[in-house]
Amino acid sequence: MRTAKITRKTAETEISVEVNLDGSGMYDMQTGIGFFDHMLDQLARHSLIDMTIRAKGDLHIDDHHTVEDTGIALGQALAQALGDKKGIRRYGACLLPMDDALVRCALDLSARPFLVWNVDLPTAKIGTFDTELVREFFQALSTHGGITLHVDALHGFNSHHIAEAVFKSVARALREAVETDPRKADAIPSTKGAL
Ligand SMILES: [Mn+2]
Repeated sequence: MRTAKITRKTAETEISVEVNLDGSGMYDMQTGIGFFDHMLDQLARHSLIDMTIRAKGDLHIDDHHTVEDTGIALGQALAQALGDKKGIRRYGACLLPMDDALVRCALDLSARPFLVWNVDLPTAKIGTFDTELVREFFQALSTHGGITLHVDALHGFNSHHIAEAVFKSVARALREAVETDPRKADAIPSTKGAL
């Protein structure tokens, strides 16, 4: 079973993440941050990875620690569920439109964390959510999931649409990358023999 459960506790946050890579996109998110839950719902729904996330963070300060640490725990859960990565497609890409927004994601489950981020969110806030936290989340996911992650927002003027298109685009690319390739289901997809 390609599943994992991670719990992570610090002085700032307490987080639990459960994932099933071979799920159907079921989700149950409770982070205390409405907009972030809405984005995490998109990530699960469009990756077809089942995700249950509980986060209790120091929201009386701001949302930063909770968002970043959720990215860390989700990255760790994905890496653990992927195991030795035998049989996976490894690469995924998606060009995703949402109204005015057009976002391109390309990723490699390489175990070589690298984030290339060309996403301009034109407002500082979406509701009460700091838009700069979108990057913080994906930086943490990339680092702790071992993901080479390229995200480019090619068009868009509405911050909610751009952010949502980013999450959906990454989700779609993840769906492709974690899937088993039936032509090579028994092999690790690298000439090195390891990922
Ligand atoms: Mn929305």
